Amino acid sequence: MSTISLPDESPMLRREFIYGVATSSFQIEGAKDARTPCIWDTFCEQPNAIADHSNGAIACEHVKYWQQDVAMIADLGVDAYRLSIAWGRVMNVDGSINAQGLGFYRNLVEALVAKGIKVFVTLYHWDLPQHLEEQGGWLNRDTAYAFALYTEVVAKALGDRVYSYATLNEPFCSAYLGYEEGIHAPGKVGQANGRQAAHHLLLAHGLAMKVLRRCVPDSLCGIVLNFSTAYSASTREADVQAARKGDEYHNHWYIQPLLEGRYPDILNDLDAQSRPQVEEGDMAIIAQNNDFIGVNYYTRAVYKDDGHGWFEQVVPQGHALTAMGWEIVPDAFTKLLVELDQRYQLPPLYITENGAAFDDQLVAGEVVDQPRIDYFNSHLRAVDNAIRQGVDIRGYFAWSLMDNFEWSLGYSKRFGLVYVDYATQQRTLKHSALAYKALLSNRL
Ligand code: IFM
Repeated sequence: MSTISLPDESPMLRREFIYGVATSSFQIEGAKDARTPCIWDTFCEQPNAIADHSNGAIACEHVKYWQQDVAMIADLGVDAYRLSIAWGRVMNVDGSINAQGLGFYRNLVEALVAKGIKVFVTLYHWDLPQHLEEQGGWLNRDTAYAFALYTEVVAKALGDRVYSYATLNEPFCSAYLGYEEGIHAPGKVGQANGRQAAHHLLLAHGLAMKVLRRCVPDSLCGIVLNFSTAYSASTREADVQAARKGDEYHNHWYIQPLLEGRYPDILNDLDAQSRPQVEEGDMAIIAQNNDFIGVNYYTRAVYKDDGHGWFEQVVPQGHALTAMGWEIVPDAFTKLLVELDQRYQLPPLYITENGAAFDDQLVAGEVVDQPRIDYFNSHLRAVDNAIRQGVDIRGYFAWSLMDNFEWSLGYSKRFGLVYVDYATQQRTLKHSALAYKALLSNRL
């Protein structure tokens, strides 16, 4: 089995650099009946919304097997575990607290802390309670205020036993995939919807940050964003401009308001009816100080001009692909991190997700996932490269701890370090898990 390694002098081999694994509530928990329905429960019921017609009702049954899963996380030798809280497992429809659900997370956090594992909580990883969607979901400004109330419940219950709170995971996905393209829950379409949802998500982040500062002053608080490094399909000026626009629309739309209190200039290219309604004071609320920004990176995006002065993504060519059809381009990861650092006054960064799906096979009790080992090896080196160029990166989380429900692709794509046999819920450490474990145990 080949290994994951870093250059001897790498700052990422120092003990203060945090290594972890990540998951999210809907993707692993199951135990659907013990929480209020969320938008993904509803979306999964729509014909053909999910490639394998599956849903999250059972998933990895983590609510049942959480103690065994904590032992498995500890066995990997990681410093930290990034999990998300299901809003509807903590809050009932009438706004009261679901004591059993909150107790589940309290026990989980306690067990992790008892094993010396730092807990990174994400408060919203896409599982909006369905009853809030029925009031307009992220198109309704009130959802941002409801999120702040929910944040307060969680922060008061879990307190600073949680090392780090992130408000949102990947607001791009919630807004663009969920409300603009309609390929994620709740399946709404239209640019005006997408832009308004994005604004309310960012507002929710700002409101929640104020709550977190008050309730958990000793925890690190911030947000997790996803980025796909933007490249131009050619050197043609029109394509270069298309790449710039794709970058503004998909990447900077989310980070620039946080750090500079304004949307990127591409806002002015939108029709008046597609621009978000921004109330006075909103941008100041959004631009709270963050202790960190989480960066999720998987691949790059290549753009060309669509013939109307807008951008269009082209089919990737020239690099190996993961099972998602995503190009494997570790240099684009370094480029992303260095360019973000050059453009903004960044707080410290954590790589909160990075990983790859491959068509893993469990044979005689083993999963020999060499492509995933290679992916981690090259991408960890890409992070090391960015740190050596001066980017302040404090940690790295592999996505994902274990195979799970990959949203509209159901269980057909496996991202885990750990293989899950969904029929038996048996977990098997893949070779990549063993390689990650070895890297971690070889640190200074
Ligand atoms: O599985 C997802 C995760 O929920 C959010 N970031 C990307 C991952 C892979 O698609």
